[in-house]
Amino acid sequence: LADKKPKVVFVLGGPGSGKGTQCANIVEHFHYTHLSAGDLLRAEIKSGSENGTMIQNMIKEGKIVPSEVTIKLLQKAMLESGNDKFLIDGFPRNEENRAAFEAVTKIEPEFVLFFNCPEEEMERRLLSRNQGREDDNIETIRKRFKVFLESSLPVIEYYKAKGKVREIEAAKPVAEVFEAVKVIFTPKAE
Ligand code: UP5
Ligand code: MG
Repeated sequence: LADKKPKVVFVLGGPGSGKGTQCANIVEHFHYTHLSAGDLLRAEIKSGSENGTMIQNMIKEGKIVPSEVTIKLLQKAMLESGNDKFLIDGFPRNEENRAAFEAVTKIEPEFVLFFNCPEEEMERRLLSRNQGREDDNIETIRKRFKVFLESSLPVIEYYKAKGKVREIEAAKPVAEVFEAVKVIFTPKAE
């Protein structure tokens, strides 16, 4: 992977901020492969892997799965995609995730797309999603919010200090949010 120098965009934001929804839109318009760390972990549970029970318990508690597990899944998906442009959605979620990904892959993100959304709006969305996610109940949602504030926001601050964060106001209708996203992905004429 290191010699192919893949382009990576980290897509971050709180639970329910619209990361997955907007990544699907980005894939339709730009040539990226969408890799949701959460989706990869949920697929790992379903596959009956030896880590499945551990992952399931962590997700139910809103906790962050050890980096090595998530990074292995991301690396495998990157290789299998055959693409060299990736939206990595919902990762890195803490400082350890960030440092480990950089150390293992030698990849630095091109930029970080940050969906900024008030908690009340994210809570409303998650409680009405109805896709059977085991973490979409109010108890787990509160834990996810707490982990986001304590562990994930500092990662966004880290990249902000490096001038790499592109922030989007996410509490608008999907199409309006995507208009703002498009501006960021559209190459600027010099
Ligand atoms: N919706 C979306 N956009 C909307 C809009 N503009 N207006 C109105 N409604 C909108 O959207 C959520 C819901 O809102 C949907 O019903 C959608 O239609 C609607 P979605 O696009 O799914 O938001 P997203 O930000 O992707 O929300 P998600 O719940 O997936 O975010 P999380 O970050 O909580 O979930 P993730 O899957 O990334 O992680 C889940 C768990 O896995 C974590 O809590 C953690 O335990 C574990 N995990 C790790 O341990 N490590 C990792 O690296 C990644 C995950
Ligand atoms: Mg998601």
